[in-house]
Amino acid sequence: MSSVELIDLRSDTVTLPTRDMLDAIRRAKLGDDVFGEDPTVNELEKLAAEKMCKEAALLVTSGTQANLISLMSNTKRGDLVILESESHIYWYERGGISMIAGLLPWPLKSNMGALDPLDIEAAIRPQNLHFPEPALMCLENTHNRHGGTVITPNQIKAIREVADTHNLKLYMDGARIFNAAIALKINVKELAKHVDNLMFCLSKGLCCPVGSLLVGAYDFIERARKLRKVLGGGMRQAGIIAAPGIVALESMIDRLSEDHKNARRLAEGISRIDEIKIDLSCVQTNIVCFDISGLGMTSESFVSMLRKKCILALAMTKNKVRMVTHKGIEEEHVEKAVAAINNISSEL
Ligand code: TLP
Repeated sequence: MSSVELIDLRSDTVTLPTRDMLDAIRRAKLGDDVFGEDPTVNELEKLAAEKMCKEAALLVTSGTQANLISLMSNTKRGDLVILESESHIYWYERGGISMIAGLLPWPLKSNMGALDPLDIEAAIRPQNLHFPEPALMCLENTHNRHGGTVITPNQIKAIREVADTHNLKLYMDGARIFNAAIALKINVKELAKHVDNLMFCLSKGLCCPVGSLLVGAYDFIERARKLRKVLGGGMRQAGIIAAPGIVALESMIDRLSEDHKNARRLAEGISRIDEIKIDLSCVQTNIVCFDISGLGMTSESFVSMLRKKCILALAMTKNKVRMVTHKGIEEEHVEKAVAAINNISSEL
């Protein structure tokens, strides 16, 4: 990235496929995946299931589609779903949970994305003619709106126990699950083992152009495959999407630690600017969120001032701004971003 180019910190979704990925796309063996005949898709799904130590996997078009399909595959219409009040499913998916899946979301507040099992227990009402049936618990790891925070296998296990007591399925939106595993320095299987099923995205820090994977038991994935068809997500020569996914799972996971180091550098730089509030304890992976209300402007105007300095960021709320590190963002870009924020605050 040269100095005249934009430094794009809006999301890790802006990453482009690597040369190895483009080569893999060119070489990929293809077939019709709706007939189950694309060898590259089949290979990716097998690899994803093995990585998570689950029975089967399904390639879908996006994280949003993966979440919607999981909601539908784990429940029946009219059921109640317990989720975290800042979760992606609740905030950013156009209400598909209600509009399409016909479910009642029951949001609970958490501590940095980690739900308290006691709060879950308290939210589950006794069986009664009047109440919807609770069917599913959703977790998010890493947690986007809490700033990329991580939940540990022990925290997941404690929630699993509540889920078991009440016969609930446990699902994890693991869009950035490999970031969580890298941050915790554990095998991703440790994070997958206490949930019934989960999804992860190829198209974020792993740099693929498209795609997410749903992983779980055979019967869950079989239902998910039918639901994917209902939602128009049955793809034909999807091997061109799966091929970079295989490269990602084989070679792009460990480098996420670079993104985490850069996020930390960025957060520490920002923390030295008096007018800005940042909770460094939330900066656990590749997301950095900070409060700019001390600058006396909205995050929208802050973000447009930054854009004039060639730095792109996202306005999350009226006062909160998000920056995400990813492949292509190096230490020098972090320094430029910190300098640009410093300039804005000293110009005021
Ligand atoms: N998140 C995007 C935006 O939608 C906010 C981002 O830039 O972070 N779960 C989580 C935890 C996510 O962060 C996202 C994407 C999704 C699901 C949805 O994935 P896509 O964008 O592939 O539908």
